[in-house]
Amino acid sequence: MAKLKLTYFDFDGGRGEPARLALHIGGIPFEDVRIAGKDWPAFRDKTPFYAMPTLEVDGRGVTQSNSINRYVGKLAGLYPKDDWQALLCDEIMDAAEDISTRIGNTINIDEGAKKKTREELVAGRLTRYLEQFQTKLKATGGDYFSDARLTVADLKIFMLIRWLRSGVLDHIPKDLVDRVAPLLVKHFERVASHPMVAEYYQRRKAA
Ligand SMILES: N[C@@H](CCC(=O)N[C@@H](CS)C(=O)NCC(=O)O)C(=O)O
Repeated sequence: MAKLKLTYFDFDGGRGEPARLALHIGGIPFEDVRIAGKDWPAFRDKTPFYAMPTLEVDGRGVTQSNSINRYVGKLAGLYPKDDWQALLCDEIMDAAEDISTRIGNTINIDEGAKKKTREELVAGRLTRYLEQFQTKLKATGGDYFSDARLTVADLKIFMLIRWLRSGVLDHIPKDLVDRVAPLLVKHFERVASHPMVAEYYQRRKAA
């Protein structure tokens, strides 16, 4: 098996976390490199696009979270083999990426602009995305986003919903998901209680 090195920030979330989780669930050994915020400026120039996550496969480096998710998803048995189901899985991951990027763009801006942009997101696009995720989840049976089983799309949405409900995003009510897309909360709980996911976070807490 190829030697894998996954590099991302030193916290249990964000764009790098679905791949960490997928590799863990699949029992795929990998080097889990975590970059502390203070070390990022020095490390930044070593990354191809000044961003993480990055993945090395036998020393060959690649970038882009969803590309990495697909690759590790295939290794871990968490990516559909059927083309249509794979398309559904990709759609969800890319839509989650779209809305996460819009929210992420509000992190390092001044307070006035942050409030205005986030309130606009809540009144418009963010709510729309959540409703659409819920509609798509219903359309695939209500439990998982594709292939009637856990895939990397579920892990990507799991991280997004955890972020939105965590309360760390000022001006985005932490009960927004519960109010506009309650099935996504049920989905979140389903993924959180997956034995390998629950075990992973127990272990991370103890570390
Ligand atoms: N399209 C890229 C975006 C990567 C990205 O923006 N990563 C963020 C962390 S989640 C980053 O490295 N930010 C640090 C910076 O921009 O200085 C992907 O999906 O991997």
